[in-house]
Amino acid sequence: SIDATQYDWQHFFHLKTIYGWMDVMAKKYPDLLTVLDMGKSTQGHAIKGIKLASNPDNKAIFIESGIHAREWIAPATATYIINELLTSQDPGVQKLAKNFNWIIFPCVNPDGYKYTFEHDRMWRKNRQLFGTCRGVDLNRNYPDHWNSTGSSSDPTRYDFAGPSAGSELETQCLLQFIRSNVQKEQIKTYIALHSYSQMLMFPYGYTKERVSNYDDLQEFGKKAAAAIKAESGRDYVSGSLYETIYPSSGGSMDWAHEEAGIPIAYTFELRGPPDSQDLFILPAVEIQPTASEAFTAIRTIVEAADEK
Ligand code: ING
Ligand code: ZN
Repeated sequence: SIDATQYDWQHFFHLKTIYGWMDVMAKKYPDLLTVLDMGKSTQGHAIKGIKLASNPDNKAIFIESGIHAREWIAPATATYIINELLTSQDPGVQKLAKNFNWIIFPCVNPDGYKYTFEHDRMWRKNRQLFGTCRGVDLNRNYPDHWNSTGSSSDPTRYDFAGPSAGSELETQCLLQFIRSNVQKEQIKTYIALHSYSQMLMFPYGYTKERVSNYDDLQEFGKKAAAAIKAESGRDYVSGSLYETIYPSSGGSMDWAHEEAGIPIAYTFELRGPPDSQDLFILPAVEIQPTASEAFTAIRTIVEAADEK
C-alpha cells in the first residue's frame, strides 16, 4: 500500500498505485468518498472507481477514462479531478463538490493499461484473445449502432469492434453499473476522457444526424472551449463527434446518451505532446495544465447545464 505523498501529477502511475491512492483518499475522507468496484476485467483485475457524495439527493456526474490503454493522460486527469474536488480552496470548486455527486472510474481498461506499462506502450485495446491476436477496442464495443461505421470486424485491427455488441467483460461491467445506477444516482452528465486532439465532442459518433439537444451541447461545448482558451491559451474544437473527429460507432458516449438516457454526454480529446511522432506520449510536465484545463471545461459544462 502507499501513502498519499507517493502520488502526484508530475508522473504517470501504474494501475495499482492509482488504486492505492484511491484507497488512501477514501480513508482520509471517509464521510465523502467511497471506493466502488464495477466488476472484473478479462484478466481478472477489478475496475475500481470512487463516488464523492456530499448529499444523497444531488444529481451526479459520471467520468470514465482509460478505455484506451495508451492514453495515459486520461487516468491522470481523472485522479486530478478527484483531488481537486476534495482539496481545492477555490469556492467555485467547493460548490461543485457540495452540490453534485461525482462518480469517477479512472481506468476502465485495466488489462490494457497494465500492458502499456509492462510490454507495449502503444497498446490501445483490451487483452481478450482471438486465435493468434488480441484485443477489442472497447470504445467500439458498446451496444448502440454497433459496428455500423468507423470500426472493424478484424481482430488484428486497432479498432476491432469485438465479436458482438457488448461482448467484452469490461463493457458489461460499465453497462451494468450505469443501468443500475443511472436513476438511483440521478446521473445527468457523462464524460469520457481520451487523448490526443484537443476536442470537446458530443453525440453522435455513428451518424451526422443531430442529437435532440444538439444546440445545448454545442453551446456548453463552445463555452467550455472558451474557458480553456482563457486559462491556458489552448485551442479546443467543439462539435458532434461525427463531424469533429471521424464517424465511429459503438462508443460509450453514444450508448450513454441513447440507451441510458444521460442528456449531457461528452468525449474529450485532451492534449498531445508539443511535437513528437508518438502523439499518445505526453510529457509528464503536461499533466498538470492538461488536467486543469479539462476540469475547467467540465466545470463550465456542468455550471452552464445547471443554469438552463
Ligand atoms: N478517439 C476516440 C476513439 O475511440 C471516439 C474518438 C470517441 C470515437 C467516442 C467513438 C466514440 O477513436 C481516440 N483518440 O481514442
Ligand atoms: Zn481514445
